[in-house]
Amino acid sequence: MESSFEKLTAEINNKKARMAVVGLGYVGLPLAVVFAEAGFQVTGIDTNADKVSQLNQKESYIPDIRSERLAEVVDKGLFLAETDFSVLTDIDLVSICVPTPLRKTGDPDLSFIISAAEMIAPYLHRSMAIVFESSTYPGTTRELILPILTRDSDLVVGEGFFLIFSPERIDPGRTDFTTKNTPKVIGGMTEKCTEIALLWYGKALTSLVPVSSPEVAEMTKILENTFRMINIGMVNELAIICHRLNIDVWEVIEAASTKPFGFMKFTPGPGLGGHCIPVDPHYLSWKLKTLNYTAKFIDLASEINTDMPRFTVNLIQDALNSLQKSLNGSKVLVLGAAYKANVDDVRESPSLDVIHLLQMKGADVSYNDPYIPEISIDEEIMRSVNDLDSAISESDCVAILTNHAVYDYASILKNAHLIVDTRNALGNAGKNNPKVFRL
Ligand code: SAJ
Repeated sequence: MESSFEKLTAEINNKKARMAVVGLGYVGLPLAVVFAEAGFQVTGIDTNADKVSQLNQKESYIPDIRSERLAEVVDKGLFLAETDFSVLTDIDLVSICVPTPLRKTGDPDLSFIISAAEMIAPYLHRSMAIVFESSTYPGTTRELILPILTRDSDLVVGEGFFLIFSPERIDPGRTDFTTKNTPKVIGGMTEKCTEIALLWYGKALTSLVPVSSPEVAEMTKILENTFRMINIGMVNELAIICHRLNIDVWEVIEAASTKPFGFMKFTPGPGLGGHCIPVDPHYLSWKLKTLNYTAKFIDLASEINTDMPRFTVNLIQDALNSLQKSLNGSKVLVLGAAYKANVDDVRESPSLDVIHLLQMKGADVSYNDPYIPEISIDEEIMRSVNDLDSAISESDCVAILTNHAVYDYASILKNAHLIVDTRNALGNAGKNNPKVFRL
């Protein structure tokens, strides 16, 4: 009898293998579309019925996938969205792209991964391959997911079915590196698992990086984002140090960046936002705590990054003091609520922390962000001010927290009475300018 491996290999090669992507967010939807464009029949599964119906009406809610591009694969009958997991009965290849956030306690929230595995388990069958893509701690695939999948099955991983970890590497909004051409790390539970995933993903992606186990693949992603988080923490501490030494940290970083080797530029800011960098390293430090080890670098960098909103508020306070104004009662206009420039995402945004701290100190805070029409601070809804010019001229201090490219910084510099620039958005125009305080 044909083995599961041979059967699945043949079906992948002739693209008869039916595929599903669970989780249709900024990772899952592009992955589904790229495989549909490669000629696979792809079913997208999401628990959000509104998203499912929007996609089936050829409307994309992910900026990286234009609706016209989605429509092409829908019209060809190569992509369909579903909420019902029972479609997995007839599915051979499943990619899981669900969130792995942090709980309020700072511990990993594995509920999405666990529920995805629980939903797939009843439909696990011979010649099925399952890839998990969500960033998580080393050991998740082997210790948490595999037992759930095989709890009521006698299938043996690597023989009857195949289980792989392959971390997502999506940077939303980036056009030079996309789902299709960003090198993809692939670590199977067994060699056969890795081989199946290389064959499968190789049909749609242009660069694959096989590794020897899911743990290596899980740890690779954690290293990538821990590297960023720690270096951002280091450069944030450098900003604090340069303030004490009265040295311009931005000039130092620009000068260091001229080194053509052995240096990588990071810049300070009001804190660390996003759904990856502040989160992924904590999956590792949490796992290590269960092994009685403290990841010192992660904890220290996290402490510094978490303290940057407070450092930013102190800077705003110092700026107002220079005009004999107290923070309490002053009008502060925050420019930028998104967690980084030119994105429409506020997850873990330090701007929200800065606004909260300013309000706690009695400042009258408003904000503008062309990408973020409203935010919630302590359950209070704030709306982005529309008339930016009058908001700037009426404010005692303008705090640039997110350096969106759409802002007219020359006009802001001209009209504002006082500016705190945490992103060097004003560049040299902000240097040695008495009304500009830089991080
Ligand atoms: N930040 C700084 N200084 C820096 C770089 C970033 O303060 O020098 C801040 C940002 O303002 C933001 C946070 O850190 O608040 C995270 O910024 P990020 O540039 O790392 O952006 P993310 O969160 O979108 O990270 C994603 C990650 N992609 C994946 O996890 C697949 C990350 O690995 C990418 O390297 C990053 O995009 C990227 O390079 O844009």
